[in-house]
Amino acid sequence: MADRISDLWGTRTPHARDTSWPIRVDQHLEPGLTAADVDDWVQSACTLCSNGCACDIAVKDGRMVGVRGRPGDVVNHGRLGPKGLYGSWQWSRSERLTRPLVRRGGELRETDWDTAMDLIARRSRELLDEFGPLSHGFYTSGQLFLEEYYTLSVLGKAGLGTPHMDGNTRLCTATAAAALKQSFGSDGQPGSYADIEACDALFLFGHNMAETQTVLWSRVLDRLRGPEPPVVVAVDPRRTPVTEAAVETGGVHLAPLPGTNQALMNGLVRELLEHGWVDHDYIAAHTVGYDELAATVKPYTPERVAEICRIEARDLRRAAEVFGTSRRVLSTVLQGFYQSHQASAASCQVNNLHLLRGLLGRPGSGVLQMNGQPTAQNTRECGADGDLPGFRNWDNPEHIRQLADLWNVDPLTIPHWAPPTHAMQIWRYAEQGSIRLLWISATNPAVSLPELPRIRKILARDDLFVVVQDGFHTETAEYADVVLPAALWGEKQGTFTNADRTVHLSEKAVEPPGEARADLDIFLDYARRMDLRDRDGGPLLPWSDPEGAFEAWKECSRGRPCDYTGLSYDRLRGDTGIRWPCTDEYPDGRERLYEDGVFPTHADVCESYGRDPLTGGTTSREQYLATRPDGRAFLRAAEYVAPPETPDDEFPFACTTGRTVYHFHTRTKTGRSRRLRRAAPEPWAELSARDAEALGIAEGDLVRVESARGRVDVPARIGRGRDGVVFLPFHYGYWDSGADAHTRAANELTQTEWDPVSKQPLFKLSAVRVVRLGGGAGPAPAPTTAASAPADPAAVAPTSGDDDVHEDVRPDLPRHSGTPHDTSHL
Ligand SMILES: Nc1nc2c(c(=O)[nH]1)N[C@H]1C(S)=C(S)[C@@H](COP(=O)(O)OP(=O)(O)OC[C@H]3O[C@@H](n4cnc5c(=O)[nH]c(N)nc54)[C@H](O)[C@@H]3O)O[C@H]1N2
Ligand SMILES: Nc1nc2c(c(=O)[nH]1)N[C@H]1C(S)=C(S)[C@@H](COP(=O)(O)OP(=O)(O)OC[C@H]3O[C@@H](n4cnc5c(=O)[nH]c(N)nc54)[C@H](O)[C@@H]3O)O[C@H]1N2
Ligand code: SF4
Ligand SMILES: [Mo]
Repeated sequence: MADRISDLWGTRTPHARDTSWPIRVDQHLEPGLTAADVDDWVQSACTLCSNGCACDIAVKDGRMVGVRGRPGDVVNHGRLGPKGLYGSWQWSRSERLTRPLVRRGGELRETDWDTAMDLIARRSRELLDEFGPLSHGFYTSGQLFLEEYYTLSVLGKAGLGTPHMDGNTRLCTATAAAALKQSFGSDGQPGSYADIEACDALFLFGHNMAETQTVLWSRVLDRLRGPEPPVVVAVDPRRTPVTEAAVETGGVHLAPLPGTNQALMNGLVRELLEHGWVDHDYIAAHTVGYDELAATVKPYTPERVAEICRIEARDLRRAAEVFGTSRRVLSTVLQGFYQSHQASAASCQVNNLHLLRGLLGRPGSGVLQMNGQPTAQNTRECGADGDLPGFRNWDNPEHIRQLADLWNVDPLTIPHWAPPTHAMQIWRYAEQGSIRLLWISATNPAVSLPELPRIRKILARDDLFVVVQDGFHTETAEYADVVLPAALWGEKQGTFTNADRTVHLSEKAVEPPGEARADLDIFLDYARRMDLRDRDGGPLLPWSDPEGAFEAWKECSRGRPCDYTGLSYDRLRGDTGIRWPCTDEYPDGRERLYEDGVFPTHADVCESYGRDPLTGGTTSREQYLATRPDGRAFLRAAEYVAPPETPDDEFPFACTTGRTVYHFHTRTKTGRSRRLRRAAPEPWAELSARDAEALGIAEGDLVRVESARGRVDVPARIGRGRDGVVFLPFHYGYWDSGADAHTRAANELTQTEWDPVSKQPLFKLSAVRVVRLGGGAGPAPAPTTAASAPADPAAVAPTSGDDDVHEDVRPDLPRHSGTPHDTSHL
């Protein structure tokens, strides 16, 4: 039995390059139970990150009592990580929302569904009559199911006609989508997780995969511990398990100052060009924009980049050499790049590195512009992020006509006169009073949005009617006019798509608590009460269950890059999830995109005509046609520009924020698991040993971290990050702290600024000062197992849990390995 709190990645199953990743089935059941006690195993996949590990939910006496990984699945080959094992279901019997609440006399009071939904529908109709559809804003999630997003999307676009719809995916993977559109013409992950088995070098750009996709990192570790391991290169200002692997494999850890990624990337591209580590035939046949790129990166010599990023020039050279001389390179990109001021430009530079060498669409060579949330891909596909469903282009009248035909509505109903409203702008409109109804589903903005003092003011406005739809009474629910109790994972049915395009079906295992309802049913109920109809008077949303919504979505996806028409609930009940596109041409799904170097950039096909990398200004169809992409990819170029806020005398430190392995976001689920909670119970601030010494701060001392916008008071961890940088985990609101003190959440400090192209906010950099408030009661409550480990390991007791995870290692082959592997080594 394994303790997966202290052993984050579990038992190693090393294997050689080009061989299949062995199966290891991980299982965790409620204490005292064995597999023999389980009544039913119900098929699903984990929703605590974008990896989408396939699992079965154990059910006993109508309750969820455990999980085990599914051995035949292409994503995880049986494995689950600490969050999946300890956080996926343990919340299910804790204090849940069980009845709708409405605000009366300033207080939230329980009521029945009819009263709550009638109130929403009445308010909605009044506002539509008086102010029109622009009075309505929908702020949704990357954590609902595909069927729910599609329903919401049709309801908002064809029913109400509001462009004000976005997800928290704006905070999360808007840059992934933007970088894919900018480079390749459309959203859609080019690579496959199976590329880990075949790569010779692995680059992680601002991605602490070891803590944020633990099972994917197990997959990497099994290559690193086997023969012919890949070389790892990591770009992260902190020391993390990923950057340690980079050093161990003879790669390099580049630790740029937060906010300087674009300079570093320009330097890497320049080195590739200088040394001729490029494939000129591929560039000529499959790309446009080479000359501009070459001219733009020219001034970024290693010395100049070293100066801007505060790194060593030789490390940059070494990183470029690894990229330039490895036969097969896989890159991943995540929040260290996405949540910064040149997010899209820097992420496009990763695509550029691959295009320049033609390392795309082949086993071991690919890009993973990662997602974070489990279902963020579906928010984007279905248009619940404001984009049009099926990766359609809002600026292409033919795409609008397709949707109008499909939904049988007037094309003019569908908002397409301007780009869809992004989340930060939705909040701005609410602040200015033009959005009067804000419907928040499956997200907790009172903790997760930047600059929380401002967000609280907006939520508290008298003229804003706030609907909150969640399974728990969150910090955001405190501000609601109506709270709708939602059924959660395991309590409803639906599908979702992970970061490498693998679609899973998640079945309903148990009944939701009390009167809680599936989000799908809530949206459909609203549509019925609003009497939303098509052009002929038929119901706009003719489906009534998840499978009906899925079938409707399949039609919407037909012929588009994310084509689901070959999938069905029945097919998804097989041994493994299946990738899109899944069509007659690719009946078992397509493992990699762009094998042939043909990209969806044709003007009639593309999802976007592109944006200026520096200003975000949109490109017209005419301008786009003039670049003659016609199936070629774009090499996008941009100067490095300094971030909008940098450390100065008053606020001398660069504060960056992010995650720890044990918690998911605002902890509504992981905070209710005993083991995960114990492993990381309270917030902290990480300082480098040298900075701490200069400030007279010792491990566990109480410190105040303050920006121009707010402050947090938390214990200090003397950590292992680079000097000049403070790190705060962003998980901690106050629902479980018994206080409403606004001195815990990292977002008290962050700024209201975003990347010009993707509109993703800049969580990774704010200027702060740090002062010591007093001594603490022992070491900071930060985990010792990963990036938050103390500089002095002897100073803090190691983080650990109980031994109770069953691991079943099987060196045999999964039935669906994806890539045809040479298995003779096994
Ligand atoms: N345990 C856990 N796993 C999760 C989640 C969770 O909450 N907890 N959430 C999921 C979601 S939604 C997401 S989006 C992903 C996020 O996954 P990641 O992006 O891996 O997580 P973060 O911790 O936000 O940021 C990654 C790294 O960026 C580094 N960084 C900070 N500033 C910079 C910079 O300027 N440049 C560079 N190069 N790096 C920088 C940080 O030091 C950090 O180690 O995780 C998913 N998985
Ligand atoms: N400072 C800082 N801030 C950040 C980040 C950072 O790195 N630093 N990262 C950003 C990123 S990448 C992300 S993804 C966001 C995450 O931010 P949030 O989305 O606000 O975080 P969660 O805690 O996941 O909130 C999801 C909510 O949905 C509820 N929920 C879960 N499943 C369901 C369901 O099926 N139906 C309904 N109705 N509700 C459900 C949960 O109980 C929870 O309250 O935070 C962002 N904010
Ligand atoms: S890696 Fe992500 S999807 Fe897999 S078990 Fe962990 S949290 Fe769940
Ligand atoms: Mo995210």
